[in-house]
Amino acid sequence: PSAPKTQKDAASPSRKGDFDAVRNDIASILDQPDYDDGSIGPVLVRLAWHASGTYCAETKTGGSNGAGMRYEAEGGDPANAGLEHARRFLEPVKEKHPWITYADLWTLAGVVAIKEMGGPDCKWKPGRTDFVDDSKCPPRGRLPDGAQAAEHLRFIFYRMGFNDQEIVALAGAHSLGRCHSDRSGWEGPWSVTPTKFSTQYYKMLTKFKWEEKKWEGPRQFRNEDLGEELMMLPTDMALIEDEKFIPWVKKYAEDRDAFYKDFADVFSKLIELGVERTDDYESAPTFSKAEGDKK
Ligand code: ZEM
Repeated sequence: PSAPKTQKDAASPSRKGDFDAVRNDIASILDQPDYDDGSIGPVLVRLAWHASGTYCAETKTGGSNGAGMRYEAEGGDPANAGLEHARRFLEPVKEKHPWITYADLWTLAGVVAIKEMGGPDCKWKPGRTDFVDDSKCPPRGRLPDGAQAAEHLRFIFYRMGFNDQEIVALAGAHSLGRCHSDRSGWEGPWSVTPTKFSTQYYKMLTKFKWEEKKWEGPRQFRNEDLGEELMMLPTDMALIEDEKFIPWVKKYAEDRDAFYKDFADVFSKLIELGVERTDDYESAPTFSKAEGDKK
């Protein structure tokens, strides 16, 4: 079979099914006593972010449409190491609700996880399609490299269409989850409550002094009072080393409401990147109406 010529040739978008049922089923699998800190919430947030963060505004390629991580071309990108766990946990939800596309499911899972972990309501709209093969997968290397600094963050996030404030707001997701030595090479969580959405990442950055950890692994930072567990990546440190980033770090450390609002806005913007809904879908969001249109 030949490769699809346009996005429209790919598998059709999720027709309006019972999205609330999907939300509930995602919420019901978040607690996993044997996984990490007892929740798959953080890794689901990372899945939604990596599905979207390949976007390039100039060429309008990449982004959350397509669910390209199902293919080795994108899923096998070393930057996506570990996300196969997130995808595997979502498989029973997909089996139960086969009408939802993977691209919609992965972004919705991020939104549900944020909410269930105590974060804000992030707007989410269906309508993403799944690629039918790997021909439209974005090239590898579009996601940020934690070993780098402010200039790299701007290069990566400006490409997606974000500004400095939005970069700092998005990075607040690092209150969640942890680094795994067998995935990225780095090790440890950023916060003492990695399954709770909070402003703790910004507080850790502003209230503690971070120094290079002396170890065999990749360059990361530690604080002697906080112990060997908690960590910061070089890119996290860039947010307090850069004069345009640091005012936002300080603001979000002190103003929970501002962070929750700004995070909700920017996360919704993130998961919309690269989504082109067809007129057909916009005008006919329900299954029955769509079927009716064809007659
Ligand atoms: Zn992360 N992130 N991230 N991030 N991230 C990791 C884990 C998580 C960067 C990065 O290198 C890493 C955003 C931005 C950036 C989450 C959400 C978001 C890990 C650890 C690394 C290395 C992976 C591992 O070993 O498992 C860099 C350089 C970023 C640039 C600013 C944005 C934006 C995010 C969402 C809005 C989350 C939730 C995790 C924790 C995942 C987990 O499995 O616990």
